[in-house]
Amino acid sequence: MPLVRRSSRFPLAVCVHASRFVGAAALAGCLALGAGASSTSDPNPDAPPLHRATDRVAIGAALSPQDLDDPALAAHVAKHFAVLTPGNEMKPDALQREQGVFTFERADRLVAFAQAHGQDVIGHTLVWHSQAPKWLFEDENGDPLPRDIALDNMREHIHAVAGHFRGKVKGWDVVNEAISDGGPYLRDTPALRAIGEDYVIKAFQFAHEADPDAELYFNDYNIEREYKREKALRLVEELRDAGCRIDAVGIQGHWLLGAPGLEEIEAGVKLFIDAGFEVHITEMDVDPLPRRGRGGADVTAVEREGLDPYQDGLPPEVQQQLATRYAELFELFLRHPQITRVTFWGTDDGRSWLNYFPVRGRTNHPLLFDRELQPKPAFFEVVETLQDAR
Ligand code: 9MR
Repeated sequence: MPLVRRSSRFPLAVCVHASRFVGAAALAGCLALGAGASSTSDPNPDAPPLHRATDRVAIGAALSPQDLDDPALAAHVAKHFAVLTPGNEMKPDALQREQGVFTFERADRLVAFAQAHGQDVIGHTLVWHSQAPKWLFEDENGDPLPRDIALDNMREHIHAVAGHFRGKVKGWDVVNEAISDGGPYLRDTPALRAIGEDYVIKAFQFAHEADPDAELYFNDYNIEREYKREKALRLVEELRDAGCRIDAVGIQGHWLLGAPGLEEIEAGVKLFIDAGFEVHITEMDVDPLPRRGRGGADVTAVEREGLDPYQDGLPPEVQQQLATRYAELFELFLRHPQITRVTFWGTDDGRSWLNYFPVRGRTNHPLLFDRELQPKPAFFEVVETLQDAR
């Protein structure tokens, strides 16, 4: 196992802002951060601003706008991240739970924060089988709607949402998680059943109509893995062949401490790059907790035994393993200039979805900042890896 390098140098004064992805927004962010930092004290003054450690990739995080009520968290987000993704607030059930009734307030709040701090926003997500109201693609009996009605519903949703955020969102995860894990190609979803396989192409077309300047992404998990990547490549190539705008393939990057192997991840990344696609790592975290037994809400105390071993914090050796894993993953990313964004799925360990998945109520430690917003060894490893690649 490679040694974790000792992190020694972190130039605080340098404001790197030349990222092609972030462009002028990052420069504005550097300026806006100064203003923000003066009103709220920096919760982690020993940590250099993460996103400024590199001009190679845009560094982002997912968050909920209500988290910004906490001034320390708001200062943390303004300091470290150049790109923000709302974790839940732009999903179909958050924006149009009831047909024709749009609820943009929470998402608007995140956009306003990002604008005030010179950050880009990624829209997540226009079409997904989860966190979406049933009326979009199903009738009252749960049967698929006729294709033309389902297409109208999807068009109206995408036009309204991408139209509302036109000029405010850098790019959209147009369709999320469309690839089947077990089946031959696409996941069996309400959209697929009502519209057919071309629902993905239609969604990209509608998104482009609504916001011609927005970047458009296809986003999914495990599509770097051997069992799934050829199906994902087929989909993005079909989109491109159909003349759709597609700016990047979003690999979510929900990884474990021990798996998948770096070789498998890199082979997956290269498959998309070699086919001419840019790649974003869109939901990164590294789960150090054991994954065995059944997950979900009904898990019993017995089943949970041994599954929540780090309630008092990560032991030093696991902390080091996490740091090494993060360093190796970022070294991998930096070998490929076509990887232009890395977004963490959460701002700190306390706000990670992995405290609830696959077992509810565990104490997880998958990100670069701990529950007190303090940088972990993994943070310093990532900063040093980014700086070394400048
Ligand atoms: O982070 C999101 C969490 O708060 C929600 O409870 C969950 C519900 O499905 O969705 C999480 O985000 C998911 C993302 O939208 C798509 N990829 C997987 C993410 C983690 O579940």
